[in-house]
Amino acid sequence: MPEKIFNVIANKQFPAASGRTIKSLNPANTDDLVGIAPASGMADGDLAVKAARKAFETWRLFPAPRRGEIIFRAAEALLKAKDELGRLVTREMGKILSEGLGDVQEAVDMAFYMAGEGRRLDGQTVPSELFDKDCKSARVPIGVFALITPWNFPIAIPAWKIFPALIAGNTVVFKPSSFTPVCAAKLVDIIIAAGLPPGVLNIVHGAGDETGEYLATHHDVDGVSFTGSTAVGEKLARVCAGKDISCEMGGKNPIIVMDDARLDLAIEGALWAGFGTTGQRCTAASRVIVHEKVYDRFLKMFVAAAKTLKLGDGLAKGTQVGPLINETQMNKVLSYIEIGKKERANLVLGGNRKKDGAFRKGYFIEPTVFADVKPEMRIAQEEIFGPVVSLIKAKDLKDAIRIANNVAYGLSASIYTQDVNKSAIAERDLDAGIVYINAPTIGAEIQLPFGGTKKSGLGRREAGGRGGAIDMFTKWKVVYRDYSGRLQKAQIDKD
Ligand code: UN1
Repeated sequence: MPEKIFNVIANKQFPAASGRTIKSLNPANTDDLVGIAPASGMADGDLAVKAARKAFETWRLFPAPRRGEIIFRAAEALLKAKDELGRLVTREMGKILSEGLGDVQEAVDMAFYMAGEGRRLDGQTVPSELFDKDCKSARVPIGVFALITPWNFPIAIPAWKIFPALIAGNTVVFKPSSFTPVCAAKLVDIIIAAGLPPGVLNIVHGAGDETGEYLATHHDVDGVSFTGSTAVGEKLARVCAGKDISCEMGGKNPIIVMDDARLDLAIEGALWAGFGTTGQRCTAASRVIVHEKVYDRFLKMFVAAAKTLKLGDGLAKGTQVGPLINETQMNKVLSYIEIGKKERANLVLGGNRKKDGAFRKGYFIEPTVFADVKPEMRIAQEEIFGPVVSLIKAKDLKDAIRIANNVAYGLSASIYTQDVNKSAIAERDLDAGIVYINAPTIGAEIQLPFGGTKKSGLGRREAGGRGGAIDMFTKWKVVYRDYSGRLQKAQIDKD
């Protein structure tokens, strides 16, 4: 049975004012209608922003440790619902069940972490240069936030934004991807049920270019946190000028494999980061840059291993690679495979849509490997967001790092080497927000800032505490208190 879901504004359910709806389909089998969600318009957005504005006046004064207690209860409830939610993630988004469960776990981790932040929202106290005067800086909430999230981590990424936004005292209008509305609705229900007052967390469903953009540019929204494509993020940053905006965007993440690397480990890592989540992660490794001395061996072993990956419905036992999220994404990936062939990269595995038998009603593409890819080819430069890995040959470490850095993105990067000196050079010189040594490009943990350089990130970092999400969702207020009873002039009263 499809789930009928609603907008939730001030803890009450509403259909879209227009009555319009969006269907959410299972990407492994489009006969399976997962849910029907509102296709919201301006009136729905206005109502939600109004509720969030009203709630901000009291939520910002609510003691942060007590906000933390509510978030702690949400964490426990999420953990309890992990199995059911994990299955829903797989059914609605397509990733395999173990990853669906991981998606929920990442939200649980974030909730527990942020619950604790309620007792740590610290600033500084420093001495004044004058007598009988004190100075401090304090974190204060920014106000009403529009949170706009993608479909590839339908529970985790919303949690990365919602929990830190709330702990810091902001109120939220959340616009999830229109491809995973049911996951988002369940997440919000659980968080609200943990004890949030009305209007603190509101959810408005709808399409990104319509509902999302309307909310982000709304005159009464103070901050925007967006995760999605670079094209949309850059556009939002332009149209939201003057607001507090942060965007997590695309990636073209490399794994470097040196001649001294443990090839078995590097292959396992490249398979996981290249084909895990069907390549639909902004941290996916879509380039593997291999030292020329081990290139032929790596290629042979990698292709042999990739050939064994089991494609299928993520809920079926043994599946290792699920479907693409929808037809548009599938066609985009297929068109990149054509581009790769035209560029004369060497297609050594896959390259096709699978639509026979059990694959008939889903969006499946075989794990695909291109060899002999030149660094300047489009398949080595542009984000594909699918199960397509390009192998590139490098002469030495310097050449590999140059190739790794020579793209428009800089989210995550990895190197496999047993040489501590080489790992130190890579750590220093890879231009990426996240660097992995002897581990693949995916698998960031929530207690550290997440985000990238260049076209991968804009504004502040997601996740983590100070230096990450707490910075994203607070601003500084500096307070000087003079208890001398006279006018004192900073910089001037010296004697
Ligand atoms: C994303 O790819 O959109 O590091 C987020 C990772 C996950 C988060 C990925 N923890 O791969």
